[in-house]
Amino acid sequence: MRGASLVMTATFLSFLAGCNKPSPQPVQPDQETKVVPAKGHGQATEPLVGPIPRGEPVETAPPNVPEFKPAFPEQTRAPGVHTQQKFRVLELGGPFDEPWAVEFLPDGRMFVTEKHAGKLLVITKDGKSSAAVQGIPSVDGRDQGGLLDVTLSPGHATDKLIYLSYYEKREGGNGLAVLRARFNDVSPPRITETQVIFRMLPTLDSTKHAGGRLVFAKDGTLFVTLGERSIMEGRVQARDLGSHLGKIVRIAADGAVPSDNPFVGKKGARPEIWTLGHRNVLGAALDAKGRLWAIEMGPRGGDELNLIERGNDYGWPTIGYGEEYSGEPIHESTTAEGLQQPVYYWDPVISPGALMIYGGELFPEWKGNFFVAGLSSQALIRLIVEDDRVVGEERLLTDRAARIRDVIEGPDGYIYLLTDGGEGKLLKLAPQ
Ligand SMILES: [Ca+2]
Repeated sequence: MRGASLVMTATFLSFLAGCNKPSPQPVQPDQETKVVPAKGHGQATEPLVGPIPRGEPVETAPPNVPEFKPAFPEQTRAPGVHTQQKFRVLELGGPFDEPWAVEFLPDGRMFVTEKHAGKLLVITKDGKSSAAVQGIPSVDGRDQGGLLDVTLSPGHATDKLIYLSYYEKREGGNGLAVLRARFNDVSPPRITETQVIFRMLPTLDSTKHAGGRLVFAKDGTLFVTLGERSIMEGRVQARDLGSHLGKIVRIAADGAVPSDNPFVGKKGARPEIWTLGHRNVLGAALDAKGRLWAIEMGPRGGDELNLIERGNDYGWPTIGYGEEYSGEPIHESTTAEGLQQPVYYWDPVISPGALMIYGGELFPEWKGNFFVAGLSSQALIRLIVEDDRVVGEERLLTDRAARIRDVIEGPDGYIYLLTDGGEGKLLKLAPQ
């Protein structure tokens, strides 16, 4: 699961997705579910025998920043692995207009957000019809902005609350906001009692890097991942405790500040901050121990996987493994005292859009594996993690040549994906 109750980008590639599309067409009720055989590089079409072979890294392109070396073996380019799990890919729904997140309702229907249009759709179990939820606030839907994540309250069965993250239009620019609202499951569905429970500050005028992933911890608090807005004015605030930019924050379900947050009472610090020094965190998930992991969009050559622990500084922009897309250097060094090393990094980048840690039973070989939605890499990336180190990497679905925007584990143990863009699809992975 992405979180206790539920779970982003090559900067320049996002330009490609920057234009608004015409209104999306609803999924046609008569659309047949297509079964697409799983094939292509890195995917088993026949069961393999014996131990999982671990071989050369799946990445074969040269690094963008060859002078930067990993801090420990297998911090990058872990041995390539080849799953023995046969699976098929079902196309459940779509097309969606720039979908960003999918989440399950308790009865098996799904929410899907459409980023630029700022729409929240309810999708039936078979993915074949949709209804737009009324009452969604206006969003700043340019570029990387718009309506992003949706998640359910841990007590949703009784309180019917949902949480949305979005780029909020403000005087002087915009910023990420988190909305709590009651979901009214009527026709047409709508939200009421809306309340903004968190605003990323300060407001800047940028259409990028605002994070947006929402993950409820097992203690009922809510993690909100943020970003540093891409522009230099924001980047320099990523390690500044007086700013939310470049942080992961932790708030109570009503937006209050938990008294055990690490910087509560520290002069000049924003008390919602949980960790600092992030560039743009679009994906986060809890592991089986309830620990938070996050994937971070790096610059050219610097995407990261981090284990997120209370009060830590993850170093952006002081340290890292990448460089500017212009080729200019950003970091003098990859390491510094007191700054956390990524558990894993990618050079060249994969552009991670979402993270899911598989906890289900349907794919026994994959239990505990990390799945990363790859945008520019056009792959679902599977990581084998042992003792908090990546010991194997595989790229799945590469034959589809689709940017993967979101990945979640359904309550039924199947894996659900959204592909990116103006004709995004909802996919379901099933064991074969
Ligand atoms: Ca870092």
